[in-house]
Amino acid sequence: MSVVGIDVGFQNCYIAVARSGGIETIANEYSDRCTPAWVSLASKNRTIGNAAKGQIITNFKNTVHGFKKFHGRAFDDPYVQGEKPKLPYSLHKLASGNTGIKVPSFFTDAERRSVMDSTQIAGLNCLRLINDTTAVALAYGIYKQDLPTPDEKPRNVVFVDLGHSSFQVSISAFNKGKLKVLATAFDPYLGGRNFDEVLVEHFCEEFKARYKLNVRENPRAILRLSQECEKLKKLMSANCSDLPINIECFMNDIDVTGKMNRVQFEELCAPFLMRVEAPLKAVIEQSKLSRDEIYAVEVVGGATRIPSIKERISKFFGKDVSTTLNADEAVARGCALQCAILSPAFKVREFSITDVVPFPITLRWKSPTEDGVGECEVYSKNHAAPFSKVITFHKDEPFDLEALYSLPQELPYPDIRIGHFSVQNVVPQPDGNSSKVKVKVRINVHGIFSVSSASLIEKQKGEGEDVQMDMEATVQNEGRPEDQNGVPGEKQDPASGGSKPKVKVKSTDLPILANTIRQLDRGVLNDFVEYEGQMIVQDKLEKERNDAKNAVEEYVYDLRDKLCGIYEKYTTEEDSNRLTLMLEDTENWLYEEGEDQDKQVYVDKLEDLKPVHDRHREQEDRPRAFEEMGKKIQLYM
Ligand code: ATP
Ligand code: MG
Ligand code: K
Repeated sequence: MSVVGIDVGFQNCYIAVARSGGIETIANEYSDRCTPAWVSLASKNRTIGNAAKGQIITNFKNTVHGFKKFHGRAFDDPYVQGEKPKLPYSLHKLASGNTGIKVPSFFTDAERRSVMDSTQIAGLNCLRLINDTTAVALAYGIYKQDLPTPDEKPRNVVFVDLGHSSFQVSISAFNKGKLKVLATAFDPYLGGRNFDEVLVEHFCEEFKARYKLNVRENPRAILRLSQECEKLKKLMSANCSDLPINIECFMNDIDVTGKMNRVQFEELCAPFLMRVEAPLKAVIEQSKLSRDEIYAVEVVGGATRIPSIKERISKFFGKDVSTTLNADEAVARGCALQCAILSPAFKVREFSITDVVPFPITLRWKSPTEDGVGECEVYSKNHAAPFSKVITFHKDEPFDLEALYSLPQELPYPDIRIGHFSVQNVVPQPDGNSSKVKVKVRINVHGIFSVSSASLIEKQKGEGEDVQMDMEATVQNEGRPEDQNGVPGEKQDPASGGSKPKVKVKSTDLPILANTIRQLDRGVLNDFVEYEGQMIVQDKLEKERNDAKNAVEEYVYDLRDKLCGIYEKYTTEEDSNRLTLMLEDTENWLYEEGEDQDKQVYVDKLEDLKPVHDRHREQEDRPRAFEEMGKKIQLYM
């Protein structure tokens, strides 16, 4: 069994695997540890990663990228609508109102649930969906030998991740064997791509003025320009001087050139650079730490390589930023570590993680009192997670609970709803009074909220009165039953739990009907699982078909080479002419009716050709045997 950590970035993906010797970031088929988050779809198969990115110019309508932020979004979401005109591929509204990418369209549902569904579709067993800066914190903490002991003051470290599309900051407090996230803050729309877009905009204007080119109208030209601008941006991180941008045959057979230096770049990007500070400020305010209580500021993510960004972070905290972690791989490595900790197959140092709830969550229900609604914030901002709570209601009929985010202005999208939960089968007590209903809510290890269970509590005859009968809802902390890291849960909230007189009760489980926002119907999910399975088979078949075709092609080239080389001596002119003709026929066939055949056709073709080769190979082997013998003879002399 193996466990892997996966960092699905907006631009890049990294996969780390836990091995007995430690964590290793694995390379893809191009020996590259970074795989572009791109998928290219052709009529017969899909290509992913580097190969897909390579097809962007030729197959731009069906090469999808930048899809990370569509997870869980409604099609009408302003972000989705804002992205639409920039994309070379088209977006479609699904029956459920979700965003779908035209071909295959399984990227839907509220973000985490959507990602979980995707992992299921991909046939992965997701042990934990972990927040990226938390994964980085784990990768940082687990190897540190000098962390303060549990009773000492913790070591507070800031983690900053500026990727291609988003910016996250968190502060974690470390003690030996554990980390607790104190606060998180983010700008979900700030990333390296904003800087690319500024450059693209600049050169579009410039090329319009200088070459009269309307670049905006040509998606292919925009894609090429974007790629060049990204290269230029990276070069500017290392150089202050003027740097060129040259694109040959850009549009209408015109070659274009331009230049830019770091000072100009920073001026153009000033509005984005200014946005770096707000999340830094927010995170430190929430943590209630002063700046000198910060031990270190660790930066990861590709865009933190921009000098001006590093300077701003360093200036804000009043200390140099540290880059002790691998800027690109830290997230994936942290994920793999977490999996190794969770997996019984690995012996890893215990390390407990307490994460936080990024957006406060409120439950709302119909109430006979006041304005007709009851409300209760069940998770405050930065509340520890995972975490379960029990809420006690007094009801005499089935009731509905609506879960929503308390602070709309903090959300990355305008929809504050989380889900709707109906607690069913609630009946009054035999004496006509309302019943006590215990409802359990939880944030699980993946950071996903749910109303997980409910039970009806029946007092047995003649037992004592409940002291809380007058209150409509009381909340009781249940601690962290989800925590699989072996850390004892934080037990009950003394305010509402505690020592009540022992009452004999009967508890009956109540069914809950859950309806979470933009949840993918389970039937549809199963269809996608099946569809993905079919596509994998199809991709495999297509690969085998291509391999078989390539084998024929290679054979032709190989034999042709040998006919003029190593076989020349052993082949009569007549044979040689016959073979050359045959090779030419085969080659022509490959370009014509042999261009697109079933695998078996290529296999048969090769079989037909093979005897020729075998006969020659015998002759080829003979001199080799002599050579070998010659070597041996030399050795014995
Ligand atoms: P996200 O975390 O937002 O989902 P991601 O994980 O795919 O995105 P990263 O791989 O961390 O993003 O970073 C990619 C970004 O970093 C790109 O915008 C890239 O251009 C930028 N980048 C990489 N190297 C440099 C550099 N030397 N100078 C400036 N920017 C760079
Ligand atoms: Mg990232
Ligand atoms: K990021």
